[in-house]
Amino acid sequence: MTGPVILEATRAGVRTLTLNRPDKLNAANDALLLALTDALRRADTDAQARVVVITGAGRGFCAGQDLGDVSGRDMTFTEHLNHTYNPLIRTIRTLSKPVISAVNGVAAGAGASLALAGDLRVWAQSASLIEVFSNIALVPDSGSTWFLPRLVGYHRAFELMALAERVRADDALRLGLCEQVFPDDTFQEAVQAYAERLAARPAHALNLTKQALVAGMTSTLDEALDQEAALQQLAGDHWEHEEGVTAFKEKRTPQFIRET
Ligand code: T3D
Repeated sequence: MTGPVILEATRAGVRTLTLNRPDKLNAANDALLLALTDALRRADTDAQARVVVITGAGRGFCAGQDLGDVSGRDMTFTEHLNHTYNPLIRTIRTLSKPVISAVNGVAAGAGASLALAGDLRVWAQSASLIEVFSNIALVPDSGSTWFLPRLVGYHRAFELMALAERVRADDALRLGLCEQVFPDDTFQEAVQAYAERLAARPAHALNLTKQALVAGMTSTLDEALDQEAALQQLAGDHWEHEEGVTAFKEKRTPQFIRET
């Protein structure tokens, strides 16, 4: 395989990061995982990127760990996860911008975790997800044991993990594993249009909303109420709020994108 393992492109505020090992269904080696994490961190501080899309080249999204890249590794499993997958998932969850997992094809193993980790998940009609770990007698990782039961409940999650059943797009939508399913032949354009809608929204308020939701996943109601009150102050003091209220009064569409 030649060429960069992660392709980066920016259009209309949308930074698209494409996993680029199509011959292996974008199975993840260390170079890909570290490059993806770096690219996300760069997007976080780049004003040109208001939304980040993660997708795959070719017919796969990501087939999880590259199984050809494991033997002879000089790290334990724990060390490897802490070096590669865990920083990646943490970066997605703490990124100040919305991250869309655009699942163009099969997402397996840690690729399934990556598909679930986005703030929004959009799938192509032919995409699928497999918690494939038990096929090779491993434990689901990269956040799958955290994301999946919160979406489908403990028992369904256990069944999907224990039997490594393939979930197809219509079932994924029904189960809450994705927000949208787009036709295969117009997938990229549909993802771009969806991401551009998001890019036009108030970036500062969405950042605070993400922080509140992420914290809310593990907080009590009392903690969430306190968190909302604190973050609302930050939102209310920001120019975006003034623009939103002014636009409402003037009966026009608010303009949340400003040159910095
Ligand atoms: O730190 C650690 O190491 C622990 C972390 C673990 C995280 C994990 O993700 S563990 C899980 C690893 N992933 C897998 O076990 C998935 C293995 N792949 C599959 O089960 C199947 O390929 C799929 C269900 C994903 C897709 O099946 P299908 O029939 O559509 O495609 P295919 O023919 O199996 O694969 C196409 C090519 O991609 C093929 O190469 P070839 O024969 O054309 O040269 C296949 O070998 C390659 N490929 C697919 N998945 C991987 C892979 N090569 C390396 N590693 C893979 N994971």
